[in-house]
Amino acid sequence: MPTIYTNAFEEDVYKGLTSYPKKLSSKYFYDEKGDKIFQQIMNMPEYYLTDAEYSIIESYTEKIAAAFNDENGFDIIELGAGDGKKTKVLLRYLNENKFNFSYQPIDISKYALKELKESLENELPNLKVIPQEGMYFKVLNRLAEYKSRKKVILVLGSNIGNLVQEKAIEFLQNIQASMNKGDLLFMGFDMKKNPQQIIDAYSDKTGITEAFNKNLLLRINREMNADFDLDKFLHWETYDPETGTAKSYLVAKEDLKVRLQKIDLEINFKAWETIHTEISQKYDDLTVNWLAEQANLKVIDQYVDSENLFKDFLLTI
Ligand code: AVJ
Repeated sequence: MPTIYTNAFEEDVYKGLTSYPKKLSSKYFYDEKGDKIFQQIMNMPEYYLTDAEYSIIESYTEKIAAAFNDENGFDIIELGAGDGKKTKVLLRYLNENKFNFSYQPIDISKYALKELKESLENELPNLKVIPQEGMYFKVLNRLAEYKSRKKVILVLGSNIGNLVQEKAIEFLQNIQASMNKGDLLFMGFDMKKNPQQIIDAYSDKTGITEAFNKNLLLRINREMNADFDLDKFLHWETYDPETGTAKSYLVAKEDLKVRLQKIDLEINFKAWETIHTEISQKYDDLTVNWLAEQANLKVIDQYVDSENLFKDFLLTI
């Protein structure tokens, strides 16, 4: 019997749970509750990424600002702005030093955008903020037409890490296509490191990452009238130090039957069957340069934290 989906989430869940092996996309983690749990993740001591990138931006603010600057001013377009904690360091500096610029945060989460806008109105009242809600690709297409002054596209926090290689190249190609001569891309990449440190960051003992992963099942329960029993699944993380790919799974602890009434679906799990939910790719210099090349982008500079955990690359067309 064909199912009528009312949105992309339903269609993706249907397809993902009827495939073998089962999978769900991490892009659906970020509902209101998911955003909150991700905030908690960024505050965990094990999740080194946020602190490392924060320290990069803090240490090199002046240098980064000088690279962004242009005599006619510039527009900072941030993809996946989130709570803007790291970006604010830079925005505050640019604002205090009277740089001529605007800030255009883009996020798929309208909750995150609303909170960001409100906090910026309080903290940097005279900053020009133009928030845009939506999928990156659509917004980028719109930006391709925008040629009046220098664009600086920011993608912080290793957001590219959620994409498999082919999709990462597509993502970079899309960004490249929206850039004109002189425009810049400033992008964060989480680097290869001691595998144990990566495993710890994605499977903390306090269970915050587990709750983040399982929130996807809660969201399906709520939005599709389903009956996933969260206690019947365990959160499992793997990291392959050769490929640099960290992968998250939800693993069924016993035979299960789950009903998703809204999309008229009944799913069976065998004991120890998996749902793959997320990848978090780790990089090295060679791979970043290769990816850039695939998208006709050139690395012109890079900034790293004192422990060599994370890098922000500056790229141009
Ligand atoms: C938001 C994609 C950067 O993969 O590190 C954190 C999401 N998942 N803990 C990442 C995440 C589990 C995060 N990114």
